[in-house]
Amino acid sequence: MSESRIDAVIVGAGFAGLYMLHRMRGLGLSAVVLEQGADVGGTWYWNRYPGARCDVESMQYSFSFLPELQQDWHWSERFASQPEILRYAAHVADRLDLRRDIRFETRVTRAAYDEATGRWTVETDRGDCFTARYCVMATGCLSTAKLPEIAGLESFGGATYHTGAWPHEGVDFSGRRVAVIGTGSSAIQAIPVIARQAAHVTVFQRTPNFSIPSRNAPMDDEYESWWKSDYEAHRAKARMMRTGILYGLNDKSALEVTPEEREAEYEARWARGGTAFMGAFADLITNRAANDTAAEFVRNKIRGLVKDPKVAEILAPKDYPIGTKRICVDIEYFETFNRPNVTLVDVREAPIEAITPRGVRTAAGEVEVDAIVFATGFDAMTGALTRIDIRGRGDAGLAESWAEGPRTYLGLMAAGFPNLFMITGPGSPSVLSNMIVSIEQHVDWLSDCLAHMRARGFATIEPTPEAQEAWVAHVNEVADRTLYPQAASWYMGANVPGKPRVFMPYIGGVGTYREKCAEIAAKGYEGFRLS
Ligand code: FAD
Ligand code: N01
Repeated sequence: MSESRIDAVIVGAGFAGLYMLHRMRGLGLSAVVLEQGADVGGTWYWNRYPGARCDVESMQYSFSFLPELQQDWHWSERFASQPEILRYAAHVADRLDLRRDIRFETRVTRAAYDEATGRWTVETDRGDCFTARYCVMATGCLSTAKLPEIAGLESFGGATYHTGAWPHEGVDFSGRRVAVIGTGSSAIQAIPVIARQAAHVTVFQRTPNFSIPSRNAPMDDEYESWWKSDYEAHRAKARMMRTGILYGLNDKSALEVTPEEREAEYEARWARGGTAFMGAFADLITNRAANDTAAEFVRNKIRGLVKDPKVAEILAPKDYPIGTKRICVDIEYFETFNRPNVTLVDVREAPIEAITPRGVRTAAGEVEVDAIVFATGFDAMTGALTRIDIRGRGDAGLAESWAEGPRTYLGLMAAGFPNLFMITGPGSPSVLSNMIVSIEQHVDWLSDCLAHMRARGFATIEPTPEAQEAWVAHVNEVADRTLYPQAASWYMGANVPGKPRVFMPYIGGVGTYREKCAEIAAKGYEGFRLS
């Protein structure tokens, strides 16, 4: 086993790992990034399924830390496609000469803290071993693809794909009968594109989703110029928004306006497209009656778009508030069910019993297919972390200490794991935000923290158990003030059998969270023990 001593190990070469490496170098620290994929990009390296694209506008889903980069880079569409975002990640890596410190095709299997030396030993599946003072988990919230637990999975005679681990060479579905299992964001993007190519597509839906048309279009020159004319000021505003995205939030209640005004607001946002739909009124995620007005508006749109009324009703979500499972953004998703080569199977009516050598068998019979696409999501937020054998003080395991749900202070660190940092960890706004904004905030906070420690001669930092418990309680309390816990979503761990039902991200808002983190740092890292 080869051993290297460095200042910091960073796990993951997505946007978080790339920016962290850049900042480590800026601090004069030696750092290595370990990445299981063969290149940079993280999410955008793995999720190459047809139709994959961003639902935060490209002018905002990009790094802000390099003023020249944000001026030079031209996004070709309002919402960038996966290949374009991947090119962007590669460009950042090249421009900052990051690759020389990244080890690709290297999966971290174990990270253990040695209390005597105050160092982390990080082991990989290649047999390498790194010892470092700091260990940064930039492992991603949606990086552990989850296959469904359906009997007979391995017996299928055709090809299978997971959206989150798509073949690099692409897949030609021409002339093939395809099953798509799942109707989350990935499926909603992929189904219309696959349906245009395949002989037949059968969609297996367990829970219908609310989806808003994206109205994607080529980049508007004027809009791009507006952003670039004062990028820094626009970014500064976005950083203080609830979601880290600059868009119009209405501060009125949906219940204080007339039905006509309400309808007009929803219509305008539906016409403009994208997730800003949920900003139509201030109380959509806190008041069920307000939420119902938005949900019914979208259900009526679905009824208008889908010709067969029975299919429309199956596609129209009715048993959870809109926005409490991640709102989807689509290009002609509902219209796709008007095609003669697309069939919808309601898995609630006819549960999937097994995958067979020829296809998918439900309670209503067998559907024969040539290929199955699993758009079944991820072991989100905790999956990438708990799959690494992380050992802190006293050899305590992180996965074991999170058996009842993740426990962190600020989503940045966990008590008992000194100098182990998480970028967009559970307990931070993470997946409820423009994630590049949240990544930059965490990396900046951590870089300042490391500089502070060096200036004052501290070797370790670790949250106190009391501060962590108070933060966990706060995260839950804020979530309970919203409608979010009412949905069986992956935010709650509900998509993974046996995973504890805990609302994992912090929903207090990106701006509020940023202020809290800054205040804690200003008070000498309150709630942390420095030694
Ligand atoms: P990732 O990009 O997930 O990178 C983590 C990296 O860590 C991966 O490359 C992984 O291989 C590596 N890794 C994990 N474990 C190990 C290990 N043990 N050893 C070695 N390497 C490891 N967010 C938005 O804000 N807006 C969007 O529109 C949006 N769209 C999305 C679309 C899809 C299809 C998905 C899946 C996610 C989307 N997200 C979106 C969330 C997206 O994950 C983030 O925006 C962002 O890309 C996360 O960057 P990251 O570096 O934190 O994590
Ligand atoms: O995964 P999901 P995803 N039998 O978990 C179903 C981001 N993202 O990859 O809801 C039958 O949302 C499951 O059903 P149910 C975004 O944050 C963004 O689509 O659990 N069905 C569900 O329908 C997103 O939220 C974009 O009842 C089964 C689906 O599979 C996150 O990534 C694009 C099943 C999984 O949906 C994850 O999205 C893509 C089973 N056994 C992703 N198991 C943008 O547009 C699971 N399902 C920006």
